[in-house]
Amino acid sequence: MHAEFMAEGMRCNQKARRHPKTTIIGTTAEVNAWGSSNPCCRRVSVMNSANKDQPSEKTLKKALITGITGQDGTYLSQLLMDKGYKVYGLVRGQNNPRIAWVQQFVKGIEFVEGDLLDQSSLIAALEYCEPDEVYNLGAMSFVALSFKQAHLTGEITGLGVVRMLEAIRTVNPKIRFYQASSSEMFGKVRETPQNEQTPFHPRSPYGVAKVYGHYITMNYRESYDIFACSGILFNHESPRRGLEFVTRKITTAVARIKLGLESEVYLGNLDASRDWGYAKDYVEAMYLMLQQPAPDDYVVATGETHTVREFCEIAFSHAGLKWEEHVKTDPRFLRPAEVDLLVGDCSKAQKNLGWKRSCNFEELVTMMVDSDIKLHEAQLATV
Ligand code: NAP
Ligand code: G4F
Repeated sequence: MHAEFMAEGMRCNQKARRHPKTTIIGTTAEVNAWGSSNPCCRRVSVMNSANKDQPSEKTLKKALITGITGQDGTYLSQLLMDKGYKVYGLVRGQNNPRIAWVQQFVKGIEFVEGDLLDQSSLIAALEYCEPDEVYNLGAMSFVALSFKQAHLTGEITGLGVVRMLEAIRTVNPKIRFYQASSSEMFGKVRETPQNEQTPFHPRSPYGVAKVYGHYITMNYRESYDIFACSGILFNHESPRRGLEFVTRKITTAVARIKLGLESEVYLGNLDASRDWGYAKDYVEAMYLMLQQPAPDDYVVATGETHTVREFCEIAFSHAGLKWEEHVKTDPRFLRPAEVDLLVGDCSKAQKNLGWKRSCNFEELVTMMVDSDIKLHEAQLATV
């Protein structure tokens, strides 16, 4: 089985409930013990395989990540733990099944309850975690769904940002803040490639909400001197990408077709062009932004663009298949307004952050195909 999908060891809850509004969910596969974290549990220093050689808890940097159960949350939490951070992950709902998914990849995260829709839960989470840094990755992030749930998208992806910034201003304005801005804000692009100065023209309720999040982050930096940065990240993918996004939809279909489970896949606009990078590289840029002497905004991208069709060509041919024989189009997957082409200019991030990518387009596509084939083979072996 691909290492990405190997379940890791389990850990026990390390911190007792301290704030009445914050339920600590545990660092472990105590998934079935949710909401029953032992309030009498003694607070112990954080010792696990990821950070056992690090300084004592007193000197550990602490980070709170919203969107911990998403693709980027898993990569960022591992990166921070490898650097010796104590990592807290905000999770919503009373029995979020994604916790178990995260624990396949990362151990040692302490989960705390909270929701970007609920101001008081964010304040409680900050009071409990006392983080040095907050990474706001939580969002309704699927563009297609944002057309169907525009109001909710605005509440979570847009107003969720100001709720977290207000919580920071209230609890501790020294907390450093990262906002997950998006190339989707460029939308109907005014210039190519897009950089930090390129005007925004969002084409979806998601893009509009991200523009709000971007400007409110800038506004809190300018108004209250909060160390707040936005990373304008272009599309980034991995074997952990959600199945609803086109890259993972394609690589999953390749695996299933290769193994004889399906024969075709239905897609929307094959001509859309995206600047696709590897998520593991992109979370490094998030971390670097918060380590700079001054807050700023950065484009993170590869500088290359490829169509959905090209993605299909490479993915299917890597598995020895002809994409034209299996890919069909279906108008159900077209959007009311499309972003035709994105390609980013990340020279500022390269120069100021020393950031660079490790993985090219073809390596990314083939990594995702290989991972999905292994995943499906492993699943078939268990039935
Ligand atoms: P993702 O896999 O879709 O994860 C989204 C996360 O947001 C999930 O953990 C989800 O939690 C959480 N969330 C949703 N609603 C929430 C709420 N009301 N309160 C708290 N958390 C909530 O996204 P991703 O690909 O990791 O992206 C991370 C961030 O970067 C997102 O903000 C996205 O918009 C932005 N971004 C992504 C890309 C990209 O290409 N991946 C590019 C630019 C910007 P549940 O498990 O509870 O649903
Ligand atoms: O994979 P997608 O759904 O990603 P999209 O819309 O570019 O958004 C992603 O990247 C943004 C950064 O620019 C993030 F902010 C956002 O959160 C998300 O992570 O679609 C990519 C392209 C689109 O042009 C879409 O129309 O693929 C096209 N496409 C064609 N057929 C399809 C399909 N997209 C999906 N999801 N499913 C299809 O069948």
